[in-house]
Amino acid sequence: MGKYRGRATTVLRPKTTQQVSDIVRWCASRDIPIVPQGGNTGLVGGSVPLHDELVVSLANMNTVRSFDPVSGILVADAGCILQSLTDYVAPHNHIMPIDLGAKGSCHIGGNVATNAGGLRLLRYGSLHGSVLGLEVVLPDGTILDQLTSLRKDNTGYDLKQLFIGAEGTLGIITGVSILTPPSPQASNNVILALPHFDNVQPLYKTVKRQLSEILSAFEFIDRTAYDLAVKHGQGRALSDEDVAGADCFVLVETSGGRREHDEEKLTDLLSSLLEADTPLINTGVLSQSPAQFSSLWALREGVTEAVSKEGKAYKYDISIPLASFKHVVDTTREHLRHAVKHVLGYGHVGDGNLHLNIVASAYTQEIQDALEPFVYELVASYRGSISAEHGIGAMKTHALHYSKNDVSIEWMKKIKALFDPRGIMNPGKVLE
Ligand code: FAD
Ligand code: S2G
Ligand code: ZN
Repeated sequence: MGKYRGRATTVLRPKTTQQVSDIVRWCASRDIPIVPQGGNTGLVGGSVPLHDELVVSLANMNTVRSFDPVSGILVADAGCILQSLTDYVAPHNHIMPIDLGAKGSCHIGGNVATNAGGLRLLRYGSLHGSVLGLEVVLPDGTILDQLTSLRKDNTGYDLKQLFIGAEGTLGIITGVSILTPPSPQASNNVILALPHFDNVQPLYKTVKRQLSEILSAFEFIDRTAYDLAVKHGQGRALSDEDVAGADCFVLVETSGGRREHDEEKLTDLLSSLLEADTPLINTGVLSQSPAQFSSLWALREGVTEAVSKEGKAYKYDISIPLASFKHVVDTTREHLRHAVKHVLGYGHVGDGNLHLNIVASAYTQEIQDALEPFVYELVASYRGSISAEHGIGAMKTHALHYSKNDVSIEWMKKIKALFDPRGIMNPGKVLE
């Protein structure tokens, strides 16, 4: 953790796809390794040079190429910042199908390269579905133009899928064609305080059934995550009465076509939850204003920042069965005993994605050795994934085998060798 610092001597910021192609062709002829860089918000060291690689930043390729307000299909340079694209499509009554706490800095090219998940995946699916086409400069400088804007195109192998989540190891994404959904007419959210984490599963079933098509997010933060978010000013604290006895919190967001209809569904849900014989929740706070809507989201989205302000973070972004979320957090806490300040869990319940964060006073080998391979073996025991959405980067190449068998890794290496025989594209990332 925190040990990746490159010694790159040069950063190039090309303005056009042709310039990217010329740079890559020049590097390929001289076996000069390249690190593609977007907004640098990645959390696994994927955009950091490991030695003296040339950094190719897409920051200067930040133009929207086209937007069709009827289909919602946006074609943009890879270096467009996610927030800028959100702002661009909003007046056309569309939203981006992806939203994450790093939206102010991350690029759409980086989002695609990392197959970022985020807060809207539950409702709008993964980028493997919403990305319609890509323009990629291959490791020999060839421009692969697959920048179609077709919803359906069943003509041969779907090559673009290889670059979604490849973390810059198969080529540099220079253009993205993506389907943006229409903006919901009304969004609302409610934070629910639960006495026991075990209630999250039955609650998720109930909420899905009762909210059905208007459910757009179902996120959880445990009590430690909540307390740290409040301590570090991320969102306004709930009342003492509302948090009394709460073991964890669930943030539910709705996005629908009519505010009255959605609010009726939400209030019916809250009443049914509170009036149940054995309530799954202690209480719920329904946002009453845009300010409160943002404040409730800040309690969830601000956990990352709160953790980094609290100390040195060891982050494990894992996919495991929802039923084992609490067991993994508690077992890790028990395993570390008092060597660290906090062990907390939060994340995307609907995606089965737990963010296990450990906060220490300092990064030490003792803590690292206590955590790995302990956490990875725990994840493997559930046949889970050691990286749900953040990718492998440089930090988890050694752990890939906990989630992918030898045959899978062998064929990944064959694909890498086919696209990048010289091994110049982001060496040392994803694959060892
Ligand atoms: P970078 O960090 O610059 O690069 C990431 C990787 O992609 C590197 O391997 C790099 O080489 C490669 N790359 C970048 N641009 C290109 C390109 N044009 N072509 C080819 N390869 C490229 N991630 C989630 O999935 N879900 C979340 O909810 C989430 N929340 C976050 C919240 C915060 C506060 C922070 C700091 C990060 C969060 N992240 C999350 C992680 C990170 O934001 C994502 O991985 C994001 O997609 C990275 O985009 P970027 O432009 O910053 O890419
Ligand atoms: C989230 C952010 C990154 C982290 O908040 O959903 O993906 O783990 C995370 O701090
Ligand atoms: Zn996340």
